[in-house]
Amino acid sequence: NRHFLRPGAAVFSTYESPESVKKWETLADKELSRAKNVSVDTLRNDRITPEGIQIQPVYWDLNETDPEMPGVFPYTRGPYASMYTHRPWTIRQYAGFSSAEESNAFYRANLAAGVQGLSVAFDLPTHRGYDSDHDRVTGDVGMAGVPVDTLRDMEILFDGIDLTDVSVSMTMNGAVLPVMAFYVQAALEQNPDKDPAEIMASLKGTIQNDILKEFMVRNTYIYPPEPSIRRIIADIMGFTSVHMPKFNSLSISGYHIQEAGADAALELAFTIADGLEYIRTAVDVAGLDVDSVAPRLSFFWGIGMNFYTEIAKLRAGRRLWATLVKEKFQPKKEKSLLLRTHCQTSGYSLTEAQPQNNIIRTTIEAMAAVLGGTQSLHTNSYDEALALPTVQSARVARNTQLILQEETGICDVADPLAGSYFIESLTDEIADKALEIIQEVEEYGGMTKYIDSGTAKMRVEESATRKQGRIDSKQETIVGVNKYQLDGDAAKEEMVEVLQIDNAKARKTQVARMNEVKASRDENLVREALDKLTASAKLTTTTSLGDNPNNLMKLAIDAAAVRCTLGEISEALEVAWGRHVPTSSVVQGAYNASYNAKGSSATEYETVLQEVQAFEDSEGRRPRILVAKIGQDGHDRGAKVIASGFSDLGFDVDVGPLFQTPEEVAIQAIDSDVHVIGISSQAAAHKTLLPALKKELEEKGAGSVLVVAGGVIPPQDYDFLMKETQSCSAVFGPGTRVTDAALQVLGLIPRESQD
Ligand code: DCA
Repeated sequence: NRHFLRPGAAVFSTYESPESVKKWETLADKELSRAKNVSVDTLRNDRITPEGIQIQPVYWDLNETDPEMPGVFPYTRGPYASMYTHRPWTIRQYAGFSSAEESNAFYRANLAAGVQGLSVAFDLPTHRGYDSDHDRVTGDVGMAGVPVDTLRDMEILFDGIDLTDVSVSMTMNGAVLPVMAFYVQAALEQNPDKDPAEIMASLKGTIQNDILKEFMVRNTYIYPPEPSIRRIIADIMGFTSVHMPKFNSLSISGYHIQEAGADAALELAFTIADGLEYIRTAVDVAGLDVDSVAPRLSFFWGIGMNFYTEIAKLRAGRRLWATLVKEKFQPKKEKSLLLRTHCQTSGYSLTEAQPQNNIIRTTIEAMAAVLGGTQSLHTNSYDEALALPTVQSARVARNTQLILQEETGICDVADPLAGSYFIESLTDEIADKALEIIQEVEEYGGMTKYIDSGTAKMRVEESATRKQGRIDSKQETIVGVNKYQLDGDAAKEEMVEVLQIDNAKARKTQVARMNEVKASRDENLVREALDKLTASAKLTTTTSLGDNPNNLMKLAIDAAAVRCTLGEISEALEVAWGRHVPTSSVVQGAYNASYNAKGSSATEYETVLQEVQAFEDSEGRRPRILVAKIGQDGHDRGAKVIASGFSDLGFDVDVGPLFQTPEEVAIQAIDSDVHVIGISSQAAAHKTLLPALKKELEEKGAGSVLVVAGGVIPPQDYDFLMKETQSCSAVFGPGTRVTDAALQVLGLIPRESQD
């Protein structure tokens, strides 16, 4: 008994539009009138399929007295009334290569080929506030993104790209002040003849600036939580709300929470709770008005393979955000309630085995993102489980979006799945589940306290470990990984070319350029700018209001102008606040519980337990592993899952701190007398750091300690690591079952009893 809006349908002649429909029509007309000659009526009448069917810009149930409409509170159906019918989502591909020049060439080529917004990936030293010459970053420069040490790098990055015209997103959280400062200063120096205030006001884009999730999952923080939130984020929100009103000051990110293993409800809940915490900081700590901040908060979701759930998550997210912000902060502007979001297809869902399958996974995830109503989208390249994308794989990724936008008709209708019994129910249920978790966090006193308690991290890690258990026990299928695997020649045929980066060369070039900048600057001005930053960092009063002379963003721009480096600016603040030292723990029992869930075959699990017991019987102690991360790579889901899984399987497990040097890992391994070191590498530094670890072990007389590696390591590098440099004895790629890895490791440990 449902009717939908069909001109000419009998019911329509007597139909009186309810308020929400009238509101939609006014809003949609306003949005559409921005484009020449387009109105709701044009859309209604002009779009006819080859079958002669008129396609409407939106559909709803004519029996409802107040149907939910896109662009109308609570925005379940989309933040804009006309959605993609007038302006599709922004194709925004996240990328950064090992130098500013290469990255610039990529951005320019992409803009010419249909990409509509830029998204910069920085390398890990930049994220962590180290210049490229720092001794903790030998393996990381230029490996996972573009290195930026000085304003000069930023100028090269955007050479020939008008920053007042193109919207730029920058994924930066730790070193957010120097990076924002370089970006603003680069825009000012691109336009030396124009009024600086006008230039700043015209800048459009997004800075990620979401430090809460860094402490929870991603780990690219620099300072402790308190100054990171109450000073850095508050000052950036204050500064941008006055001087850069078109710039989104935060991209509140669920993506990394999902990538760390959280399910959709957990990702949704923690992200919305993070957002509420940021508004509270702006209002209560920085003294800002909710309506000056909330309209420029944006979101960022991960989109995995649970097609319907992901669509429902996006719809539920908008509804939850609008309802909660309205209830808690009573904004006056409607725009303060809109959840606008970027999405990225899931990196976690990509497999090393049969990488071409990843094109299909990414397409399905991209469809979920757009059917859920995203504003901006990154589609992953199919080779990302192996290495950084090549030019060819990046092109396929971009074309996936162009095909969706221009070949499928997907953009013709706003929120096309609304009214589906299933999608509407799932939206309600995901929203309910997330709300329960949000309420728990709020009762705890907000997300900062909840993260501090360690509960947030633990819940994500538990969820990740349970997922691994389901995959290893084949309760969840991954084609080519735990079902339909290829072997022998067929597997070799599927090998793809990957991008190789010369780390030593990237670092040398980078350091030379930085030294040139340093040689040409006025050191007195540099010292003065850095001292002002330190002095402001030591203040206990707020400096957030946009015109405060001690606002950290303002002082960072002054420092960028006199050519201070990223490392210097970061250190000037570190002097006052120190560096954050993370703690680490291992989830117990979750792998066991989910592997051995009802209905699964537990034989392999038991085999490993028996082998571990046999090891203990013969060696007098259980096998002991140090799970470690070297370099500035903070992605620790793999390491945590291995640690939890091995622990449940009977190993003694030590977890090393993040960000270690090869020497520090060797010392910990020797001190703890482990049989094996498991290195998890996700950021391409393995070819520098694994040989360095082996050297350290040998120099310290511990050459017999077994080293194994896992993570994102291209098969092309296996021989280099295992044969040429003999720096490890086994490599476990993405998709390796924990039980298989444990058995192999047990087999490789030299037995003292057999000496
Ligand atoms: N009708 C009329 N106007 C529209 C419509 C429509 N259907 N759709 C978009 N617009 C307007 C918007 O209002 C906006 O203008 P405004 O800034 O003056 O309000 C403009 O077009 C751009 O649209 P928007 O939806 O803001 O899309 P983006 O500029 O691509 O921003 C957003 C998306 C999620 C808000 C942003 O934070 C972003 O780009 N994030 C990316 C983060 C990222 O790349 N992370 C990497 C990991």
